[in-house]
Amino acid sequence: MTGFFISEDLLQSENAARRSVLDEDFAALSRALARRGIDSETLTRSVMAFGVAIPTWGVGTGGTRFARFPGPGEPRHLFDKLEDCATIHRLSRATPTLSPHFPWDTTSDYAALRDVAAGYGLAFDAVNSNTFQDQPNQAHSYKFGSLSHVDGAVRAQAIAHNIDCITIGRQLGSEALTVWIADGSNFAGQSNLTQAFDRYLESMAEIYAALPGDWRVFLEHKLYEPAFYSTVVSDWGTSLAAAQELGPKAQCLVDLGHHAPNVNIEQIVARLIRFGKLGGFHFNDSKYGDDDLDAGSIEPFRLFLVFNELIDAELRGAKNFAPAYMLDQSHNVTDPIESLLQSAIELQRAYAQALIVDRAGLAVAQAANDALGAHLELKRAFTTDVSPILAMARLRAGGAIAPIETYRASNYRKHKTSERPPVAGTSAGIV
Ligand code: LRH
Ligand code: MN
Ligand code: MN
Repeated sequence: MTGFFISEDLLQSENAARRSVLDEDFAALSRALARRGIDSETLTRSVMAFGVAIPTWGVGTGGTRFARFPGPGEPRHLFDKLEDCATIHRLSRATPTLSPHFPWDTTSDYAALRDVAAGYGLAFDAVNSNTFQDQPNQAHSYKFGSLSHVDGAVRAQAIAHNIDCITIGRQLGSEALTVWIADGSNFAGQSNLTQAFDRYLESMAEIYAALPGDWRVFLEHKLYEPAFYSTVVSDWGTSLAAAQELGPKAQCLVDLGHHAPNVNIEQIVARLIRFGKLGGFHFNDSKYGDDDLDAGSIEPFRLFLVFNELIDAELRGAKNFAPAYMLDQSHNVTDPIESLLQSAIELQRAYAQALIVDRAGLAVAQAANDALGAHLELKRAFTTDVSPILAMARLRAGGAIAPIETYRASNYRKHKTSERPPVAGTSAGIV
């Protein structure tokens, strides 16, 4: 890191101040779990192995279509973003990968970028394409769509961009491309619903054909926004149908904020797993729509239920099951580093809670039609405070027992504020 970084000394002293309390809490929880036949050491090791990718666009302050209120010391460019991602991983030990977005993360030397990231212990997860905004000097506008546009020249430009993303991703060591398109319509009659989807499939087939042998493409659906009457890839049914038609390298990506209100997301996850088509996640939370709030902040039980399906699949060795875990959030009122630290912890929490579900007990209750008994098996896991396991996992992996407190004690943001003078018009990507 060129500028300020959180020193090993500070990390050690912050951890030392919390160590004895953690040892006590960990021992007490280990005894309680042992009574349930759960080995806390195994659980801790599983948590240590869990990782989620940071979206590079998430380390800048987000915004809404009304305003963006930039925070001090925001990353000015890609290499600042890497520093912030490295800091999150240093403290959490749960975010070893990055998910970049192009052209937001365009740079002249991707091999160098990969090296800098590797120097921080970071690697690259899925690359995201962007055909939902026009870029300066772009030949054709995406105002009326991209991969499903009525004009073949616009589609060709959008296809070429996705293929460029694959080329960049190869240099970064990534193995997947995530495609989300904003295509849709705002008026009944504006678009031929069938033909628009046909055009999308044809375009996707060209992108699919450009995938290296060991790559996957993740199809990300979204119900609405920016199109408000119809969206071409609006739901998991459309996404699944497209993935099935394209072939084995195409899988579906579930962004938790992209569904109809009250839809049963964990059941969608179960369905996609059933067909070997669950590619990955964009984790976030929401109350109304694509709110992009912090994962686990509004509906932690739903997050747990999603992980419950994932562990169920893992344990039974479901086919083609290797979901990519990525965050996709917009931090409008918090320090993005703090939000991302806490979100990674919330995912680990849901993961650990799902791991301690008594699966045999649950199966017995389900077979006996004991509805409440089955529910209580899940509740018993969900209401277990696994925080000492998570903290111990971080400590053993070289991270912070209390990441946010340690981050605040370091004054990282204050240091970065003097190192990163504001640049007029700086955008962190999504606003
Ligand atoms: C669309 C979306 C998609 C984009 C990201 C910035 O709402 O979830 O994943 O790439 O936001
Ligand atoms: Mn998303
Ligand atoms: Mn979204």
